[in-house]
Amino acid sequence: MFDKILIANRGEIALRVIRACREMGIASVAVHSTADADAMHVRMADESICIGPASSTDSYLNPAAIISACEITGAQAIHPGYGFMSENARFVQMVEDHGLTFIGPSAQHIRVMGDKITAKDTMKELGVPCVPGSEGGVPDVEAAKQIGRDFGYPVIIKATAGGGGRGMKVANSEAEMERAFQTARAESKAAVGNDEVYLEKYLQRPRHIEIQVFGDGKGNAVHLGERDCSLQRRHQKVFEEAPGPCISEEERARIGAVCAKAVGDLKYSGAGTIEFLYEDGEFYFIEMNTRLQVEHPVTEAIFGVDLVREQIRVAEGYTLSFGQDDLAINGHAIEVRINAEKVPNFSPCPGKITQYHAPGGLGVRMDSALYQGYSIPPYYDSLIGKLIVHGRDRNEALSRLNRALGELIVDGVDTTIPLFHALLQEDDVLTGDYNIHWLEKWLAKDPFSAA
Ligand code: MV4
Repeated sequence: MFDKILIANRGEIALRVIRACREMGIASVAVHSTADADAMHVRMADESICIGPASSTDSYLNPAAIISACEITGAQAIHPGYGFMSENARFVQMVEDHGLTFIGPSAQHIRVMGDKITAKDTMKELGVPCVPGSEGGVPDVEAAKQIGRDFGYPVIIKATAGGGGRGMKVANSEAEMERAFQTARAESKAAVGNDEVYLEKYLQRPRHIEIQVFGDGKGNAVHLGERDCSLQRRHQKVFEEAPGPCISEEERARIGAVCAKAVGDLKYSGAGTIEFLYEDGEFYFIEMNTRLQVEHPVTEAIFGVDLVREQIRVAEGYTLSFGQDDLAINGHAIEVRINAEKVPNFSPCPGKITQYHAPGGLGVRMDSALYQGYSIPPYYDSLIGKLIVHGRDRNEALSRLNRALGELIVDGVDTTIPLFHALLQEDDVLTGDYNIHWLEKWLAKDPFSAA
């Protein structure tokens, strides 16, 4: 059992973890950069320690500083949140070598899923449906062209070490292959120092459906349904919901059971997300994220579980506190990401918050580290809050979202709040009729020019 946990993160997710610790009677340690001395996570934690200068490379991404902070404060475990150190296998190994516990999967599981080819091979072997494509890496353009002929165009070229859409290129015909292949390679080399690529059949209008899974590292595992995160801009999600508006109970049970079995067979430990593209009633595995995700609260809302509490329990060596039969969906939840960004360009907008008022009432959760007078530093990502609403059904969740957005006040900086007011006027959003391209197509119509 842990007495004290160090949270290697900042912002709303640090608060999220501190809250779980407090409910469990576990002391919390915040780490912060010099730029974050006044941040809410520092105020809310039981203790705090400065781990370096403003630049994340030297603070939130500095393994030695984080591990030293554990030694100094006597924290026994590290919760990484999302981003930063959450999917860094070398860091996890280092944490374990220092006799500390990483609250998350093993270094080996992170490594396997971090390499997209190994991840796909592993999932395929475990019976998870995958996008048809190359067997492993594709060495050269000639091999790529052969695969194009075998599967038919369009195909997509992806970086093995990619993620977030980096080094991804579509080829619509053999004529486009040479250029697409070389560009994908070069971008991947530049971004991650690895130029291995693989090929898949390109799905033209899928939805992004991800399954929440949870394992206890002993072979027990469950799924907690899906989230539809299709509304994205440049691979940044903006609106997420659970359950998926187009997924039936039967489909959920079927793909959920496949995912839970895979995670159990892997003896995976902790929270994970298995990402799929969903088109014409079929699921196609693309990637697995070995962390707690930004959008986890929509799953918490409809299942009534505390995923962070469960992460901590599993890291302590307990088995899961629920089985598949204990899990049932109640209603519908939607999350919108409030970013300090100016629409329509989404340019970052750091600065001082002159007024802040969080919405409340039945079915409303606002996860944010903002407070009146706080200055959003320019060094980190622009997420400043997540508004999560829960209703008995999708329409109630949408009405509640509209009502809560009306109560929310964030003054002093530009935010994505106007984007959500506008989206709630769109029939396709109201009916759930969207795919991964909907938002970018809608933004291209310049919906804010009149406003
Ligand atoms: C795809 C695809 C179509 N076909 N793979 C984008 C990021 C990475 N996680 C996977 N991505 C995609 N893979 C095949 N075979 C389309 C995308 C994609 C996408 C996926 C999810 C959400 C938004 C997206 C936006 C553009 C492209």
